[in-house]
Amino acid sequence: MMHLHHVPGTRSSRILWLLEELSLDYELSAYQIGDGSLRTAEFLDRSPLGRVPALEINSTVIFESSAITQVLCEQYPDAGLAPSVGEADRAAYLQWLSYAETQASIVEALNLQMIFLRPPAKPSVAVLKLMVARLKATLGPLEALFGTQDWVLARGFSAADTMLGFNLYAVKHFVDLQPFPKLRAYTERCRARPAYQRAVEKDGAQKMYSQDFYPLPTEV
Ligand SMILES: N[C@@H](CCC(=O)N[C@@H](CS)C(=O)NCC(=O)O)C(=O)O
Repeated sequence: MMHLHHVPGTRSSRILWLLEELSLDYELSAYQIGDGSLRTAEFLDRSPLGRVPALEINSTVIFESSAITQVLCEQYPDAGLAPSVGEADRAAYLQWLSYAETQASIVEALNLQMIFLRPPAKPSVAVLKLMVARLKATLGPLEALFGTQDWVLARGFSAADTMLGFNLYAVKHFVDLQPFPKLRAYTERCRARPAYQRAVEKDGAQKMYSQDFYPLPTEV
């Protein structure tokens, strides 16, 4: 039995997509950030920081998307979505898995400043500029990577793509992807996957971003 605790359009979408890639049966419970549903005693028992994803596998609950990704790939090795210990591209796989989380943490900082902060609190323009520049800097190495291969690993689609591919959905709200054609083509390849499309259908409407793009404020 698997049960994914999820907020549409967030890092738990990585796991939703991976569960679909693995063709697994699972239950899905959806929450919302900011309405208290991630802070109940029952939820904090599953995920002590009140964050998603949390995945129940039988009587065990795991949180942290990269750990969940690893556990699922190890439980279903025949799907071939992660290199095993000793395989040549294992280091690259682990590296990009962590890179995806570095990038997501910058997006999270921008979400906090641009979306969740409510007056009278004001975002710092200097910090926002720095965050957008740091986010943009994460795209250069990916543009180079996808200039030579279709997926994060040269061997083909892997769970590093479910970790990273999800981010780009959020990144485009803060950085114009126009100058990154290889990256845009990569997001189209992700979008074309049937498992991605099933995940998007189950994800439901995301309620976080009300604008397609959030430009830096000129004055605050
Ligand atoms: N490193 C964690 C981060 C999890 C995380 O921060 N999730 C966000 C959604 S993207 C969340 O649940 N936020 C709820 C909150 O901060 O209240 C992971 O990869 O699972």
